[in-house]
Amino acid sequence: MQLELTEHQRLTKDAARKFAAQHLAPFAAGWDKKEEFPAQALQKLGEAGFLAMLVPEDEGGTGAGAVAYALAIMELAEGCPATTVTMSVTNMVADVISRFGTPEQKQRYLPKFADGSFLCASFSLSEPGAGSDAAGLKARADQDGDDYVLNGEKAWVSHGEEASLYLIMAQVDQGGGKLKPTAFLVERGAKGLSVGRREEKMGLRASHTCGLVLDGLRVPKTAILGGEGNGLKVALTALDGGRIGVGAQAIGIARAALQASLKYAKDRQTFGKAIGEFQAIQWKLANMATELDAATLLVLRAAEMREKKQPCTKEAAMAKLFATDAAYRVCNEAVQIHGGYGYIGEFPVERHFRDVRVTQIYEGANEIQRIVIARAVLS
Ligand code: COS
Repeated sequence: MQLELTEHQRLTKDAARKFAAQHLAPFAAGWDKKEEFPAQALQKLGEAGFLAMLVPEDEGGTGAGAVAYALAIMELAEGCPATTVTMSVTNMVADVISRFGTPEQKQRYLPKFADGSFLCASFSLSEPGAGSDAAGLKARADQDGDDYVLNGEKAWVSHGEEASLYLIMAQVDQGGGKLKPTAFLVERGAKGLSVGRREEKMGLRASHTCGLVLDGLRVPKTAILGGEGNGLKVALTALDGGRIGVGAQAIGIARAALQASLKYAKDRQTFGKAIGEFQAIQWKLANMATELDAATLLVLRAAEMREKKQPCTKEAAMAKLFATDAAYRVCNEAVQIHGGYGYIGEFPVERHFRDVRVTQIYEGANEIQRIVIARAVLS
């Protein structure tokens, strides 16, 4: 068993760390406050190849692999997790185009993820009435000659306002009323696709989340990704990778909270000494550091399996479940260590606590991860 990073993985991690320090961390609080989408930083991320890390080089990507990708997300999320929401969803869409796309689809789209021509891509599975029940979609795609016409409403779409490309799941009637989710690639500006309400969120406020309205959205048959009726397979394959990314993101947020807590524990004086000299605080810091290391190992195990193309549905679910729950506990303790100062915007842990909360919810609520894990261990 080898726990060492390769040279390439170490270099990617270092590059991401530098990028975060220079282009993300100094601006993250301001973007959050103004709910400002970090478009320029994303443009730079794209030009540096961070949006096509899971696409092989011969398809126009950087071929960095899932481990380097997870390491990069951890570093970048320590600087600005809202930016990594867009980064991870965009990589996830590129990844499934690479896995399921026709040669024409790959040629048309994949190089644009790597050269900065695509700012970002959206993944649109959920609807106002269907999130955990991925097969229970209401949006319809009705065949009309060589085209499909999509109608319905989608929800919780990250950067739906800014995306250059959308992966949209809708039900196709395969005869006799048998509905099967199907994945469609839809380009920005398509007639019949409009952006719905932007949500007002607790955290990750620089990452805009909105609804999409599909109103007579006509797309050619060639827009289907992975074949008619295979949308659930496409979406759940994407989400296996997405869950590793969310685990990594949660770790990045919690590492920032731990760093802030370590600094505060050394600076803050009470009863004549730094609070870090009290065992009550030391035990919290020890637990936080230990949980984060355990979470990191689980995320990297799942990433390594994904990179080797081994089945990793259970391991990705475990990584997401443990990392996001641990990260929540770490951020919660960070607020506690800061006392009243943890509850106000002057110190960063207030933002980290708000940001981390959704990682237990999106890309499959942690209750869903437990279902996935339980099915695997029982089978
Ligand atoms: N990768 C690829 N395919 C998968 C898969 C995976 N990880 N998991 C399941 N599938 C396939 C199955 O093989 C099955 O295919 P067929 O219909 O061809 O047999 C299909 O998907 C349905 O699988 P299953 O019967 O297990 O689905 P269930 O309805 O029982 O539900 C859960 C499975 C609940 C686990 C699934 O719906 C899920 O993960 N839901 C959460 C979705 C989610 O993350 N939503 C958030 C949206 S993104 S913000």
